[in-house]
Amino acid sequence: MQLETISSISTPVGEGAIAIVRLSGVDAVEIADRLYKGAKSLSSVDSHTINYGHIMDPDTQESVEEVMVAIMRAPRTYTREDIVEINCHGGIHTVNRVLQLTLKHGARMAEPGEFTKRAFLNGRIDLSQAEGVMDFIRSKTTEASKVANQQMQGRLKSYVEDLRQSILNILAQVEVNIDYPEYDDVEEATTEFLQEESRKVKQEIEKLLKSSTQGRILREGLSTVIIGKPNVGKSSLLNYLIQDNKAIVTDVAGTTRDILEEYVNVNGIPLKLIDTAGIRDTDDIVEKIGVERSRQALKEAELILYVLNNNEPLTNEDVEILDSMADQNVISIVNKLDLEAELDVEDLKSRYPGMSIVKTSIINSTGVDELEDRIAGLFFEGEIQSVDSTYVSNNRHIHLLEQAISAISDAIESAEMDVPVDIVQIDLVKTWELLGEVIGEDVSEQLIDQLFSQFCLGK
Ligand SMILES: Nc1nc2c(ncn2[C@@H]2O[C@H](COP(=O)(O)OP(=O)(O)OP(=O)(O)O)[C@@H](O)[C@H]2O)c(=O)[nH]1
Ligand SMILES: [Mg+2]
Repeated sequence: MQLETISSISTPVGEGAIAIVRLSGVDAVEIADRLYKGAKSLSSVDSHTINYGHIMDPDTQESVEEVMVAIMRAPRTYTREDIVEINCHGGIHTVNRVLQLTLKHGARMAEPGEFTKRAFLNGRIDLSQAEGVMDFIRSKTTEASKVANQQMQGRLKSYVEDLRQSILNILAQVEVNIDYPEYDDVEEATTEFLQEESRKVKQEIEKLLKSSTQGRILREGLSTVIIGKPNVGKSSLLNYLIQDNKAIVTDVAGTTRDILEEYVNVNGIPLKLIDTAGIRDTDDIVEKIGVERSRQALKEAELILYVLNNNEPLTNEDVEILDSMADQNVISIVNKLDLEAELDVEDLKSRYPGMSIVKTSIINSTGVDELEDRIAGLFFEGEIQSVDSTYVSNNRHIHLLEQAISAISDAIESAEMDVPVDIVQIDLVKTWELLGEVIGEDVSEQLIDQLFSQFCLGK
């Protein structure tokens, strides 16, 4: 199938030293040639070369831009079609003109993600790899991009393929047992085998799923809220962690009125860090709204950093807030360690036995390393092993894996209850199909369109 030649600006919109207009499709080289003037015509240059010249407006013969044009002929390209990349050096205005000229002379504007979609449709990558490309573009830290990169390279794909193969092996073995009975009691031997092998597959899928929480955190950031009464040092903590003075810090209680969000990398884990207004009863109308927002943020947080003053006893209000967070991940921070202790830490420990407590003096930079280690430990047992594990970091994959677990659990349960083997097989086939959807087999066209439309333009 020959698709139309598409074109778009593939670099971020904005000022940059270089911007690239990318074309893909059968006519890519020809269209570029109509606009290009250089030592040789682009149709006569070797593939995978970069060529110096000018983009001219054929109608006016005016030189629009000085360019380097990369020519990459199919099939050794990102989309497996002919690709031309026009490297422009001017500002966004000239790049736009170059794009407009390609559109005027035969190309169609690419939809978001259309280049990657073509790579998929032309069989160069599978669906999980394509989703990896998207995550890679969006990833917020090096660790996150490593995970996305692995997915792009097809790690998840090969893992899932192995699982599917195991299921096929089970199904095949069951057939063999039925056709060529080795044992007297074929049926019993077969269901036993079925149960045992299915359990192994189930465990593997569960393992994959477990890594999903970590994968999601790496991709989206761990939503972390700094909470506490006014003046305990919440904004100071945010500033310290992001190594910047983004939040206003004063000794006036009630300084922070609104929530402030920043991304920060803590031991390789991306945190979406949220500073909030100190929680207290107040008549100030603005502060009141701020406090309401703090309470809302608290509810939605994956991790809560509850800050307390070392030089003040625990109040009823603290207890009330701490009690309300019983089901959440909380690290208590006893700050202002440099001041005289009024807070009974032992009492705090006995009230909340499982809770992690760290002592800090933010103005003296003490205790914050310990805090960072605790955060990492809570979600990653100290260290991120993204290189060795196949993280699943995509909601669609997570949902499919959950369904696959439920299907294989049905199979195991049926086998345990001596349901006829062919019924058990149906659930196994279903598991196999669900796993197939993760890597893009049997996915509907609609799903594909929806997925690729989430990409940014030019990718
Ligand atoms: N002695 C001492 N003072 C600190 C420490 N950390 C922060 N402070 C001071 O405590 C005061 C309050 O700090 P903030 O960071 O504004 O406190 P906050 O919790 O954000 O306060 P609100 O925004 O009003 O809720 C400032 O004067 C800080 O310099 C510390 O470790 N020791
Ligand atoms: Mg503050």
